[in-house]
Amino acid sequence: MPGLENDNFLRACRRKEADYTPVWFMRQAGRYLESYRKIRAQHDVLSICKTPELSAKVTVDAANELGVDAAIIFADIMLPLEAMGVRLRIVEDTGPKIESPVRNEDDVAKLRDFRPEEGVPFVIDAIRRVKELLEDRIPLIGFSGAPFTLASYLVEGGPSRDFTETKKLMYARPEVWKPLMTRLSRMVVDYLSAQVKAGADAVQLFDSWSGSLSPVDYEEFVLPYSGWIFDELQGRGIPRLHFGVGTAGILRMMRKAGGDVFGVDWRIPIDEAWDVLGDVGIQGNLDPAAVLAGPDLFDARARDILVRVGGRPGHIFNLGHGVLPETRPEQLKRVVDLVHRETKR
Ligand code: 1CP
Repeated sequence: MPGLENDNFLRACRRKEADYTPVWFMRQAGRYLESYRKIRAQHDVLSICKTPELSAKVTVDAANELGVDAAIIFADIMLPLEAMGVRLRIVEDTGPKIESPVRNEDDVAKLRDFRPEEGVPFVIDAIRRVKELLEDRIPLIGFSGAPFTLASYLVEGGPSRDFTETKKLMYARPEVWKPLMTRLSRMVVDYLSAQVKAGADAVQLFDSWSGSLSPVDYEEFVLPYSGWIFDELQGRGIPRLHFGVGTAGILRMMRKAGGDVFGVDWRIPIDEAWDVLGDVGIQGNLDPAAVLAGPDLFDARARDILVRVGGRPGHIFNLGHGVLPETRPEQLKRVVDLVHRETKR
């Protein structure tokens, strides 16, 4: 990337040699940080997201405090759904709550077309501000929820453990599932394109809950949509990151859907995941709970990942899922330092 002081993250995304293994953390801005809690005491999450000065500040403060190699825009995967006319709230300690879940053709037809500049102007504005504040020190990651993960919130009405309603609809109501996934896919492409236009240096598709699917179901009901999104975003000069939780069994299918870098959780050794994925970049794998343990334990787990990777280009250090609220920031800084120190080339 021309002009970036530290482009190790982007180089790793392209499987080029980096000065050291780059690090960032999913949900690196959050309540575990004192600076975030101060702002959060005055504003709810969605208000922070909708106030570009605040979301830009939260984004940059977190990256600076941790000394990571990439920032990720502070937003939530629900924002574009609200812009499509879905009424929702974020419930403290639980997550999104949809006022009227999407269950039939009418519900899908009622969704409004999504235009990023009108629907989520604050995200676009926040990205521009973050780019200014970062002064080309590190790259900025934009993101969107993936169609399946977004559909799961819309259909269930909130977080779920087994996604029964979503799967029932997916299996039995193609006349609802197909248009829903199609509408969401178009939104994701427009949303991520607008983020790139505003200055995002890479984009991550969060398909957090796709690991709840069998490989055949993923292939039949999800792959066509996520695949279309990655095709549309190809050739734009920005790395495309593809993430999900519990995806050990569907990695091959996710790879088929597309992406330049794959995020894996801790349920599969990183070298095994990389063998399955082939010639792509990889990130993640450290159990966020390991960071809560004593430094001896998490140093050992972090080193285990580095040993398994063995210095291959294309590795980005990250957790297997988001930072847990009870995490102490010093522990994460210790991980950043350890990885930087031990992988310096
Ligand atoms: O009060 C709070 O601060 C609530 C916690 C919180 C935060 C910090 C929510 C509610 N959203 C956010 C911001 C957010 N959401 C970010 C920016 C933080 C950063 O990375 O620095 C990001 C990347 C998201 C993305 C997101 N939201 C995902 C995908 C990532 C993942 O963790 O898998 C998902 C699934 C959501 C939905 C959501 N919003 C909030 C919560 C608690 C949840 C998860 C609910 C669930 O478990 O189903």
